[in-house]
Amino acid sequence: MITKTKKLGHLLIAGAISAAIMGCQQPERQTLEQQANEQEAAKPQKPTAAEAKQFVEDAEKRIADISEYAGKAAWIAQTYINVDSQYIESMANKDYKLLGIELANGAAKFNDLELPYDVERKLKMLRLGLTLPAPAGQPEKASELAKIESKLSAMYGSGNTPDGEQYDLIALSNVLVDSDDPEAMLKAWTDWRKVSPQMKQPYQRLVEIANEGAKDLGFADLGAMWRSKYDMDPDAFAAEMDRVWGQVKPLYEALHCHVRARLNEKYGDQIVENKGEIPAHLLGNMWAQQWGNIYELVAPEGGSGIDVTKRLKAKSYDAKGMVRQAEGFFSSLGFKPLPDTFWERSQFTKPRDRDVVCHASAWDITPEDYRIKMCIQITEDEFNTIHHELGHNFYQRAYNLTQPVLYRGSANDGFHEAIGDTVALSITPKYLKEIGLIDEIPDATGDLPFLMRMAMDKVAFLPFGLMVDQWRWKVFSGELTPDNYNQGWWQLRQEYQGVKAPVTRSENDFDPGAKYHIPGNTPYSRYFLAHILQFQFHRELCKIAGHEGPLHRCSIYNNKEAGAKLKAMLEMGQSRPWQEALETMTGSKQMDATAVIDYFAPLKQWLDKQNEGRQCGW
Ligand code: X8Z
Ligand code: ZN
Repeated sequence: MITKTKKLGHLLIAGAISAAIMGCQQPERQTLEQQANEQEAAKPQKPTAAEAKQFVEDAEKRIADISEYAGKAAWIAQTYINVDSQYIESMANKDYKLLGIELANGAAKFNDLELPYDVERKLKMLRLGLTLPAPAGQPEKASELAKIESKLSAMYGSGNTPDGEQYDLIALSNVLVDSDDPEAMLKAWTDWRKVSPQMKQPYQRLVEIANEGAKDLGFADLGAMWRSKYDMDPDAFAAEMDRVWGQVKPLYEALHCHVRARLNEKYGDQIVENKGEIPAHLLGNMWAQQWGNIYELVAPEGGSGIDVTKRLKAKSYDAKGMVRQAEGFFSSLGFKPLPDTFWERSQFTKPRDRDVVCHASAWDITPEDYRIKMCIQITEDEFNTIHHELGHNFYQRAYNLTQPVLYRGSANDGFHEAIGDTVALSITPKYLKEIGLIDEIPDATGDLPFLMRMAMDKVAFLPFGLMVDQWRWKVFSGELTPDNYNQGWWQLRQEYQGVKAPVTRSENDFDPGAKYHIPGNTPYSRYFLAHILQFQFHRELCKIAGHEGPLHRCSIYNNKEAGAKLKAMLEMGQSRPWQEALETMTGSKQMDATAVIDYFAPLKQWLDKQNEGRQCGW
């Protein structure tokens, strides 16, 4: 419809001009009234509210039409990495991008109109729709950008280097989990970072084009566009993240202090000193983002923890069995089971004979077609990730079946990331007993070990969740340039996380590219938000479930009332600002990290005691 309006405008102007050139009318013989009429007709028509409504309806149809095609192309590209699948994906992505750009620019034409709430909000969704926009009217740049995206994703997924080496992220990660030999860990850590230097140049070009696209849409740069997706002023959003970080920082610092002390005891001053940043290869995770895998090293003495990995293996769970178990949790809350096609089309395990992107994701190809793509290993981490991914699928289905196309999204992207994790917070010892994974619930002495294990993942993650986009925002704004990409990355790692590179790095390295979401171009602030929101949701759902006692012992398993409350929020999709979605769920419009503080209160007390006399900080 907008194309038609635009064309109509051009036609009117062209008509008036050609009449004047041809001289078929003598201006001096026109009456004033005639002149005024002609001038009015020559003006481009101001768009109307009715046209805006029609525009939105057409946009929804066109998006729905192209989504299945683009979704399937992307699925193939990630589950069969080869030149052909990359080609097909980039073509589909280019078409999608061109449509997105056309619609975003078209939507901007209705900017100054007084419009009904839903039309206005949907126009906003269109303006903000793309993650990586290309500049308007330059299809060759949209095509170039789409090709770079596919290439980066394939580089990461395959682990191939330009010299014909191939590195296996899962195998290298397992070294960090299983080994306590600093040499071996260092090798695994540096090996994985041999895959990413080749990404630097294409990444730089991607930033250039997408920045141009964002500016074209009226944003200062791509970072400003990303920060505009939160129903509030973009600067206020950045400030809000900082405020919430301030609430949890003391807890992180206490954890950091204790973990560093234990690492120092184990490895000695040569490897990790009892001051300053922790070398990033010792924390049991390729990016030092979650530390649960070195839990044994920091475990409080006296209490008994539960080794879920061991229990899953002892009970002979396989990948599908773990997914079934997680689906069962959602069913217990009153959600309908997933369709048969979910079981037929998902990728649960790593194929032996081809390259795939193993990084876990959840897909809604159509409102009937849901899938996850994982390379599941039988571990506690993966059991949690399965809940995380199913949270996406159940959210997608809730809004896909109730909302129009442009409202099919989460209240904000942090909500999407929080749902499965919220459910996984209910994997308590009591729950594990209910599903037969353990035989006895540990007594209260088990609380500290449980909380410590949780904190090693959830609290340790917070500064990482914040710094990834701090880096990208600086890259997009030009504050960081290609000659200090890597240095800028490590500066933020040091500042926020208090971790450092275990060996000297240079600008020939591109360590940000070793983290999926950089070549994958997935914004990362969402995970920081999710790590706060999930505790807020958990606290509220536990209240509804009538839970009494400490928050970390609450499980909402089988509680239909809590399930109904959750479902009501999921079904809102992105039809209302996230603050309202949060209010429906929690009664408050504000993000609030006191839920994190409440949850970990007993652990914080214990950590403070352990840290007495230690020199904390870095
Ligand atoms: O990427 C993910 C999910 C898919 S949305 C597996 N997460 C972040 C990461 O792995 O870096 C979940 C936690 C943070
Ligand atoms: Zn996710």
